[in-house]
Formats: sequence, structure tokens, C-alpha cells
Amino acid sequence: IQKSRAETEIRFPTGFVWGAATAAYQIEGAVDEDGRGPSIWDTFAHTPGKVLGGDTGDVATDHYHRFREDVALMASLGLTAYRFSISWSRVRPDGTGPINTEGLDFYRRLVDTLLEAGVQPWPTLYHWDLPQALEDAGGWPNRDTAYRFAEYAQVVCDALGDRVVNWTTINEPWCAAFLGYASGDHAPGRREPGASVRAAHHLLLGHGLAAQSLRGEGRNVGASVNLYAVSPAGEAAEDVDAARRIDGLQNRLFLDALLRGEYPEDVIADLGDLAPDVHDGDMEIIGGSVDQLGINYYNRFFVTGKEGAARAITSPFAEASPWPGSEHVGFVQVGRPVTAMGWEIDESGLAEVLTRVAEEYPSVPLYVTENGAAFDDVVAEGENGDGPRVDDPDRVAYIEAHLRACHTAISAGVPLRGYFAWSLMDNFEWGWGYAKRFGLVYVDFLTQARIPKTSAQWYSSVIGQGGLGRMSA
Ligand code: PNW
Repeated sequence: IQKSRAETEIRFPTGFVWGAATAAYQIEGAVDEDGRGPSIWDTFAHTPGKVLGGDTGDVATDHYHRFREDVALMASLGLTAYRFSISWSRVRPDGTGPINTEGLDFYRRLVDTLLEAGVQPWPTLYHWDLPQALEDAGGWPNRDTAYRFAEYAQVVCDALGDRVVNWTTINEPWCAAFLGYASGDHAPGRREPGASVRAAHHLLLGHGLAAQSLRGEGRNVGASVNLYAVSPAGEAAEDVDAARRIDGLQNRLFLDALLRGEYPEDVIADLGDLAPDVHDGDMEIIGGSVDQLGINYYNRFFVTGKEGAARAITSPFAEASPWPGSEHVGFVQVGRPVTAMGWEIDESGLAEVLTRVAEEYPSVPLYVTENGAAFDDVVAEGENGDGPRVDDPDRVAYIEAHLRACHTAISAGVPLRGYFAWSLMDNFEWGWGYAKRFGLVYVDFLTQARIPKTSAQWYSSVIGQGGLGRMSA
């Protein structure tokens, strides 16, 4: 039976936040300008063999110089919010010494330009670019880093707190801790499972301390976690145990800490000697520290405890496991369509993750702070005087399917308040350098020309009508 148009139309609640996201090292460039200090990503990207093609963020999308043009583009698409990150080493170049006013000024200009354009600024304080000097002092495995992070949060809050309502402390602590310190896929590239678990705890502690600095005067504080739907590849007991372990390290470790003020007992038991050193009072600082939770969702994992399966796709090199204490777990592809990252597309996992958080944890407003896909986009030269075009029907289909999943969750009562596409524009995709494109806007990295893809136009019309239906197939 053909459903009527009214029935197939999908509307989002009034006031739903429609955004797109980026991160400082992935877009800014200008790494030596206006007093910025080096971060662990500068060091890592400049170490041969760490990033595909030897790519670095030295120039990236040159957003530091082109932010006005980029904000104008956001406004023209009708975005109501823009999630970006602040570079710690621009603000406090060595992590402990003097504040660099010129660095802060960049974010003042950016925030003011966004507000003038009617786009709400959603800054993230830490999207993986630790000042190198703090890494030299031990990095996130060193407890002191959490306190330095809270100081930095206070400095940024003093500068922008009168104009910014929605704050994210840390982005994807799982990646920062386990890709950074266990598998070494990300900066600083260490392979020390015990240190990685300490890093995870200190990232959460830093978040909790920073939340204390940021709270007040109507400001909302959140953290963004990358959650996955996790399924056992088969019915065997070792597959079920593998799913419990990966769900534990990936999802529950962070959700239980942030929303319940405790670590899951089974995960701590699995970790054994690798378990973090938790001081008295830490869990009270971490628990109850979010006014809202950011969820980044990309895919579902099918996992197995049987030997011989592949590792998760976390870098083009992927030499070690980012699962401390559960290194034996394998990741199975089940034959679904994949993105250019090789990640299988499964939008049902997003509804599952959202519903799970809403049902199993104390209620806080939820935001999808990242969701999107890389595809092999190509520029078609325009005909009849039209400009160049980038047609990306796969990305439109990906985002549409995931927005439908969001709507399903909202209809089931999940307090989902907004959605941010990853990413506003093509950028430096970490270990893959410029080889993977996640943008709604295409960037020609030779000329820095921005070309909105079909997906950008499509997303703009979704925002314009507050939902899906009329224009979608
Ligand atoms: C997220 N993994 O990163 C980040 O927040 C973004 O900066 C990034 O560009 C985006 O997702 C796309 O990758 C991840 O290997 C990077 O499991 C790697 C993994 C997960 C998330």
C-alpha cells in the first residue's frame, strides 16, 4: 500500500538544532601563526610513516584565514549551529605558561562572526590536540594534565562565556586514550595499554574539572563520546563475551562514568592490573558533570572472540589493538555496504544507541554531535557556464537514513535535541590525511576553493523544511 505524502513526511521538533561539525587541527592550518605552540598532532603528522602520504595539518583547509567565508557558507546553508574545536596550544602554547591573547582573539572573532550570521557557536575544548609540552611531561596518562585542562577551560570561559551557551569539554575520549596511547594509530602514537587506561580516566577527570569551570550563567556543558552498536558475530559464548568487552570499553566505560559516576565492574575486572588509579572524589567530579550528552555515531561493530578475525579499521596502518585487555577480539564484516573508510553502514545502530542511552541512563538532553560518511567524491566540470559540481548521492542516502533513525528515536521518547553532520567540509582525516573526504562541502586542497556538494544543498533543504519527506526519494 502506497503511503500518503503526509504519512511519509518526517518532521523534527521545533527548535531542533541543525548543525555541522569540524575540529581545529583538521581545518585551521596556520600552525605557526600568532603565537600558536606545537601540539601532539603537529609532532605526529610530521613523523614519517604515521599519516598516509606524509600529509600534515600545516595548511589543512586554511580555515584560520578563511573563517569569514566559511561562516558565510554556513549561514547560506541555513545551519542553526556550528560545532568547532578550540586549539589548546593556540590559547596556552606550552600548556602551563602564559596565555596567548592572539590565539584567543581568533576564537573571539570566529564566535562573533557566527553570532552575527545567526549561527550558534558550539565549541569543543579538546579535539585531540594536546600541547606538545604537556605530552613531554607525560601526557594524559599523567594526572596533572587533567588539572591543566581545567585551567585552560577557565581561560576560554572567561573569554567567551558571555556569548557561548553550549560547551563540549572533550571529544571522543575513547579515541584520545586508546588510539593515542594503546594502538598508537593517533597522536602521540604510544603503545602502552596501562598508560592508555590512565589516559582515559584523566580525560574524564579533566572533563569533570573543566565542567566545574564552565558551569553557571545558563551555560550547558556536555562531552561527546563515540558510541557504537555492538553485536556478537555469532551465538558462541566467546562472541557474546567479545561483545560485552567491546561494549564495555567503548560505550559503558564512558557512559557509566559520566552519567552514573562509576566505572562498570566487569570492565574493571577485565582490565585487572591495567585498571586506572582512581582517587577519592574523582568519580563524584566525573559523575553528574554533564547537562547534555553528545553522541558521535558512525557504525555498528560485529565482534568475535574466535581467533583469526581482523582488527577494527582505525588507521591505514593498524598495527596494534586499541582495546586494552581485550586485544584478542576480532571485528567481522557482515557484507553491508561500506563507506570509503571501509566502515559498514548501519543506521539501525544509531536508533539503538540513542534508545539505549535514554533507557539505561539518567535522562539528559542528547545531541548527535557527529554523524557522516566518507565517499570518493569527484568534481564534474560544469556545462553551459555552470560551475564545477560534486554529486554525492551516497552521502545524501547515508545522512537521510541516519536522520530517519534519529526521528525513530525521538518518536520513541528519546530526548534528542539536535544533529551535527560530520563534517562541514573535507579536511585532514587524521591517519588518512587528505585521502578521505567527509565534507558536505568539497575542498580543493590546491586552490582552497569550496564547492558545496549535492549533500550540502540537500541538507540545507532538510533544514529549511524542518525534516524529510517531500524532496527525498
Ligand atoms: C571521529 N576509529 O574520529 C572524529 O571525532 C573526527 O575528528 C573524525 O574526522 C571522524 O570521526 C571521522 O573519522 C574517529 O578509527 C576516528 O575508530 C577514528 C575512529 C573513530 C572516530
